[in-house]
Amino acid sequence: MAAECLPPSLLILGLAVSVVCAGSLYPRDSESRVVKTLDGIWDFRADYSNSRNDSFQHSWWSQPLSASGDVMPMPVPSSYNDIYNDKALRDFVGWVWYETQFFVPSDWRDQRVVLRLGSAHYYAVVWVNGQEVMRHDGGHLPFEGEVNSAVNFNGPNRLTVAVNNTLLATTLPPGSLSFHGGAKYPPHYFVQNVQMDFFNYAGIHRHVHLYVTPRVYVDDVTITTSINGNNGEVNYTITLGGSSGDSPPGVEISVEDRDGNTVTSHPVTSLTGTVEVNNARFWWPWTMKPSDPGYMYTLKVNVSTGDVYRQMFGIRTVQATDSQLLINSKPFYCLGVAKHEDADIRGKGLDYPLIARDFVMIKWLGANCFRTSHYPYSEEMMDQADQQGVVVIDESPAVGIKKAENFGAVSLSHHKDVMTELVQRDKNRPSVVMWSVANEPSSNMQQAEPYFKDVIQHTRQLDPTRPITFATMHAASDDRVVQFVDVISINRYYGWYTDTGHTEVIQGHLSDDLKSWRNKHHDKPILITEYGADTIAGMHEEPSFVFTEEYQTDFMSEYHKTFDTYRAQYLVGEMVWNFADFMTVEGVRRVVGNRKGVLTRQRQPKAAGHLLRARYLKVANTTWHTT
Ligand code: GCB
Repeated sequence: MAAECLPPSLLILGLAVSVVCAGSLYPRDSESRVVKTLDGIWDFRADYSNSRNDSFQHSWWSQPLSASGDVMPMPVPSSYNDIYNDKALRDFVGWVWYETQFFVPSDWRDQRVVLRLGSAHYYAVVWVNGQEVMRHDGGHLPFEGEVNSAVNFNGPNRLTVAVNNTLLATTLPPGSLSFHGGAKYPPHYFVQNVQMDFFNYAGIHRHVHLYVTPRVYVDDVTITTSINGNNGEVNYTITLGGSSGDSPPGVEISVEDRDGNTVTSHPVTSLTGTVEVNNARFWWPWTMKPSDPGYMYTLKVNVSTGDVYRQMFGIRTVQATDSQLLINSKPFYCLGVAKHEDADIRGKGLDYPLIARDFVMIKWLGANCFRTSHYPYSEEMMDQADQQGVVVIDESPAVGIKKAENFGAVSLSHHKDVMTELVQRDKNRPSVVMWSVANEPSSNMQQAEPYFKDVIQHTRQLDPTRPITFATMHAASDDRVVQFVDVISINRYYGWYTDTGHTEVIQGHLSDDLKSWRNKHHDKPILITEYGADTIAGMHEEPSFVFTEEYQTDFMSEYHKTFDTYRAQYLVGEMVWNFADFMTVEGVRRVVGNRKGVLTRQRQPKAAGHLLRARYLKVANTTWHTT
C-alpha cells in the first residue's frame, strides 16, 4: 500500500469504506521508472438495484463484469453522466462499475508496481484480478497502491473499479438523500440533494496509471524556496520508501535549469538541506514579468539503489501583509477568474484540448490568476499554471458546509485528511500562492468557529509558507471564521441576488461592505472571490435587463469602479464568477446550468469577456509600472 494510509471513514449505502490511501508524487518516466496509462474505453455497468447494493452482494469484482449482466463502453477518463442519452444514468446515484484489462511486463516482477488513479468521484474501491487493492474516500485527489501481490506477470490482468457518487452529511462536498414513499412516487424512490451549485459529475475523472519503481524509491520530495538578492535558496526534503536493509542508501541531488543544465555547484548527498542557485531566474506571474513568466527548475534525485525522480519547482516567495499580497516581495494584484472544470460531454473528465483552451482564454482575458472553485483541479491543469505563470488559489472540495450536521467530528477529521492530501499533492507548485479551505460555509454559525480554527491550524502546520483563506458569503458583522485566515475572500452579488436589476446600488453596497471588513480586520487584505450575473449568450436588451449581455457588462462595470477605488488600498484582487458557463442540477433558477460565465460553456466570449479583457490588459499594464 502507499505510504499515506488514513483512518476509517463512512458507511455508504451498505459498504464500510475502511482504508484511504493518498497518492503522492506524480508518476513520471525516468531512467528507472516506466509509466503506462490504462486510459481508454472500459466496460461499465451501473448497479440499479433497489438497495444499490446487489453488486456487492453478488461480488461483481470476482469475475468479468460482463458475467454480471450487460455492460456498456465508457471512456476513462470522463464523467459517465453526459455520454449516453439516458436520464437515469445521467442522474444516477449509487455504485457504478468499471473494468479493463492490462498486462504487466515480466521484467517488472522484482520491482515495485504501483497503480494510481488521478481521481475518482466520490468513493472508490479497486480490485486487481478480484483482489481488493485499495479504497479511497473523496473525489478530485489522487490515490495509489502497490499491486505486486495482486498482478499476474504472465498473462492478462483484470482491473475493476467501483465508484459511488453519493453525497452525505460528512462528505466533502456534503449532501443528503431524500427517500420518498407512498403511492405518488415510484417504488424505492430517492433523490440526491446537493448543497452546492454545480452538477455532481461522477466517475473516473483523471488518468489511471500503472508505473514501476525500484524497490527502494523516492517516496516524497518537499521543496520550499527563498530569495537572497539575485540568488535562490532551495530547501528540500527527500523521503525514501522501501527497505534497503542495514546500510542506508545514498542520494545525490542536483538542480537543473529549464534547458537541462546542472546549476548546483557541488554534489549534494543529504536527504534534507539547502542548495543555492546563483543568479536564479525567479518564478513570476505572466503579468508581472512578461519576458519570462513561469520559470521552472528541476530537482533531480538520484538514489544509489537505482531510482531517479525529477521534481519540478519554481523559485519564488509569497507573503500576505496587512494590505498586500506579495510575490517575490512585489505587490501582486489578482486579475482573476473563478472556474469550474466541466465542459460538454466529458463532464469533469480530464481533457487536454480543454486544458489548453482554458489557458488560451485565461490569457486572452488578460487574467493572471484563478481559484480552483470548488475542488482541486487536475494535476495536468496545475502543471500548466506553473509553466505558464498563472497564479492559483488552490481550493479544497469543502463547498456547502451549511448545516449543523456538517460540522461534526467525522466531517472535521475528513476535512483535515483532504487538506493533507491536497497540500501533499500541490505543495511544490509555485503557481499555488494560497490555500482556500472552503467555499461559503455557514461561517456565521457557532460550530464553524472551532471547526475552522482546527482545519486552518492543521493546514498551516502542513504548509507554513503559504497564506490561507476561505471564500465567505457572510457579512463582516456575522462571520466567525475570517479571524483565523490571512486574506479575507468575499463572494458578492449586489444587483443580482439582492436589488436584482439595480446596478445603481452596486457601488454603495460594495464600498460599505469593504469598509466594514477593513474596520473589523485591518490587518488583512481583501480579495473579491466572486461577483457575477447570469447571462444567456446572444440575448440582448437595451436598456439592459437581467439575463442579457448588456446587463452583465453594465453590472460588471459598476463593480470595476469600486474595485478601482480600493485597488490602491487593501484590495488585492478580483475574480469574476465565472470564467465559463457550467452545469448545475435542474432548478428554476438555472437555465441548463449556471450562465454567469464571461465565456460560454464552449469557451467563446460573451460581451462581458471583451469587457473584462479590456480591463485586465489595462490594469496589468499599470501594475507592471507600479511594481
Ligand atoms: C456562489 C457560490 C457559487 C455559485 C454562485 C452563483 O456564491 O459560491 O458556487 O455558483 O454563487 O452563481 O450563485
